[in-house]
Amino acid sequence: MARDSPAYRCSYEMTYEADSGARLDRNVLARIRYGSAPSSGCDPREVTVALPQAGVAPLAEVWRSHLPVRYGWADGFGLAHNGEVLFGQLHLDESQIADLAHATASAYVRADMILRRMGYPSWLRVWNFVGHINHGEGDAERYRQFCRGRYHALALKPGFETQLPAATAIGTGGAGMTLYFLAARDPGEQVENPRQVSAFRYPAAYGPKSPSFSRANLKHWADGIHLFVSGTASVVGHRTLHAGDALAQLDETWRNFEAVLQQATAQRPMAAPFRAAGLKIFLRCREHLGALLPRARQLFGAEVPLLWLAGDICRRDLMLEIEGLFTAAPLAAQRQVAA
Ligand code: 3EB
Repeated sequence: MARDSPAYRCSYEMTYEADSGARLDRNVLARIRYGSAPSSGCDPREVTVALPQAGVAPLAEVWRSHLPVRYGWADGFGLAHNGEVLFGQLHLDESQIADLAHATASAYVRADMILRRMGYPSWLRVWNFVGHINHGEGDAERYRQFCRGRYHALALKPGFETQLPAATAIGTGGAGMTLYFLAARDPGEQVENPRQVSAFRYPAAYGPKSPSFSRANLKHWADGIHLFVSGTASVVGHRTLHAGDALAQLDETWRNFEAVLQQATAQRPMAAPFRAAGLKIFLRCREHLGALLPRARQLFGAEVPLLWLAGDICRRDLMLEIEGLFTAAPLAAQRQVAA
């Protein structure tokens, strides 16, 4: 894998590691633990997501910096930054969420104010974990309320629908909402998927306000390229395909991944192909793991780090969703390859 002998490196990297629960080193920007009990809440870089791991060995998602990290709390947000990238997190208890649309809009507006004040105004990537995301009928469903709130916050920003962050939105069994995100000094490039209607253009049948996210965000750092691929599912056009059939949805999701990677490459021709630093696979039914794992290995490659989580997908007919971080060589290295 690229991370074993990098010919290049960004100011930070992401790895899935055995979840030791050890205290965090100074160079860690964030550690995301899944399924474990909430941490004591002292270290602003420590995130707990209430999703059980479907895989065997518990893994943590660790974001490490090659530059000095500063961290602390502000307005309820845990924050860590290294001069190039900022990591932030927020947890809201259900008691702080009388109205989910309002709580979401408020959380996003507050986060945006902090990011601008700290000099990282460009959202790259957001993870949203919402308790009981499929509860409520029709437009009262919690996912649709969440989308309404997010829309009202992000539609205020310049670059709405042209510089949207990549995103994941998954339901947890617990209540409340946990957000974490990455932001930068300057925006990445929005990438859409030609096989799919852009989520922000979904028809009103899916909710009163469409989901405000890009299919991927392509970020050029001084020493490398990161492609943040959003939660991707078996959606073609705007419709769910293979409703209820997890294996067929996995194949369709893989085709969507291929299309997004191809689109990113067409937007920014690159000498080196993208390598997956890691993929997270969210399963609505964790019993499907045994059937899906060999096929996922076949499709995505034996070497790719995979993190399997059990969570609710925002559309009820979707059985799984996959997201990933991909890396590619920086432009200077590409020029050398081309020469
Ligand atoms: C889809 O393509 C599947 O609302 O932030 C995937 C990733 C999905 C992110 C979000 C929703 C979101 O529409 C659902």
